[in-house]
Amino acid sequence: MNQPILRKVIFILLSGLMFGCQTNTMINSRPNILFIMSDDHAYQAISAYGSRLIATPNIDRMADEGMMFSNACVSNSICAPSRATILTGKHCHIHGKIDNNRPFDTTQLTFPQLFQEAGYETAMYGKLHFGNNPKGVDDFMILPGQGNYINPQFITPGGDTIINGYATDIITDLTLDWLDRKRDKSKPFMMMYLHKAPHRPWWPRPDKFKEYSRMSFPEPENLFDSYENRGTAARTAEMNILKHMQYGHDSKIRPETIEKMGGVEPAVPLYVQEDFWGPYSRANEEQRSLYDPILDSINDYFASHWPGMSDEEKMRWKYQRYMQDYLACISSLDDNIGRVLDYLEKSGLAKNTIVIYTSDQGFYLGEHGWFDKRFIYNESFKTPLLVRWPGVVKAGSKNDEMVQNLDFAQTLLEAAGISAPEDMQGESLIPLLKGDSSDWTRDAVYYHYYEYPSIHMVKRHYGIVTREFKLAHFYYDVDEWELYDRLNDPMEMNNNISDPGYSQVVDSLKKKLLLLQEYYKDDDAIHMNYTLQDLTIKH
Ligand code: SGN
Ligand code: CA
Repeated sequence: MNQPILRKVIFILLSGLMFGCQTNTMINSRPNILFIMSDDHAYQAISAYGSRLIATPNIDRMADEGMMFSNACVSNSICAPSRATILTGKHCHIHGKIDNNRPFDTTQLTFPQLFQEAGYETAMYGKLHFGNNPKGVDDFMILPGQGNYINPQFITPGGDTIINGYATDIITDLTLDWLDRKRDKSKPFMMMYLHKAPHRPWWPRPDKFKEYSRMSFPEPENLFDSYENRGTAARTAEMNILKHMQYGHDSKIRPETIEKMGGVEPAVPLYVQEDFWGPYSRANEEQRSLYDPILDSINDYFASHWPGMSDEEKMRWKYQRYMQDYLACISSLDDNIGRVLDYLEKSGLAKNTIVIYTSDQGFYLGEHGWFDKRFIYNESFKTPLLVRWPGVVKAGSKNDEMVQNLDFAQTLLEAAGISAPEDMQGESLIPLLKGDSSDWTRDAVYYHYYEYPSIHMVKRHYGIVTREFKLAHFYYDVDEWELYDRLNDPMEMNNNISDPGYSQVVDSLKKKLLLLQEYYKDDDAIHMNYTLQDLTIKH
């Protein structure tokens, strides 16, 4: 081909490409949404939030390039209820999913349905926790219930399938494949990319297991909390690392090791049905050969040291094992989020895609001596929230307003120009994201936890949280109020409810709490009808 003809061909090809791009941009002028949520990711394990434990460079990119909320919280710190609140934009007493056990009422309107109706291409990949046929998504690949880390099973529109590998990597591969190949590119998308990690029992990928099992981590100041100056609920909860974390299930001591040692306390309680063997037995021979040398060294150390350990040393050892595995799971999570952010950049999607990172709730990483969540206390009440939206959200911005998972549905709908139903109970965060807090009037949030008696035995409670104070009422088999001074006692070590110096604060917060209950229509009916039989052991 001679030079002028070649130039002409290149010109025609390039203009075709440019025209194609323009049409695509025009069609996609509504923003895409990538909603990333993990399961039990404590803000204390994100470096952007000042973690002392781990660097999360990829999640931090979202803080550098978007907005970080430092006071985001949930309305009920447990998985399925939080997810139902996110999907419906309603408190648990309204959508009815107050615990992990009861079924989700599928007549509830969820925000993906509204996106789908408005012409968005929608998908949900990863952990939902309830149901097997989520509404409003054009495609889904979800884990049944809690799902598994090793060679996980997925529920898909075409039936169930098992995929070999590690859940965090697989959920990401599937998400990337959907973004790159499966979706209808003529439409904007709303993708829910939902990790199982770092949910208990913490099984890292073998290479991360090896790396992190050699590391040691700083302890929180209140690891040895004696629960003095607190209520009955804190003393009776079953989530203390020394007393309730399991050697087999959590610390990865093999049943044979424990048997050879003639048994170790605490023994496996009834509700821990899988023990060590459940997750490990999913690994194939090749995977086991990678896990085994690390397990051997943990087990050898345990067998020779545990008999001589004091309770204090046992607590310390269990805390380290916990952090090694939990943080190894976070490391995979962060790497995989990095892969997705890279893909968005490379594909050119980043500039018109809102990326949200959050968790279904926070988690205790040894604070108060605990693991798990459920309580209105900070580590489980708060949740990470980062939003990147190029051209709208200022890079590196921070917001400390009291925002809640209740707000996500309305925020995303407004971002996409879809009107939210009147009966959603949150507030759109769009003004905050645009850097304008002037009309934001919320100064208190409402919280209500129900799942008791059940695993971890955290008593039922509801409460109000302002920037300065937290007032909670524990009920059902106790009748106790607690008040925390958030500014002077950020670690929540002193219940000030009986301190006369706080009596005016208590009076005014109790009044405000009643107003919030009225505003959100929590008339007690749901917990009055909530019986023991509703609670089975399996989650
Ligand atoms: C499982 C865990 C619990 C956890 C619940 C709820 N035990 O039962 O520690 O509190 O899930 O978690 S385990 O046997 O799986 O390790 S939630 O995130 O789904 O609410
Ligand atoms: Ca969870």
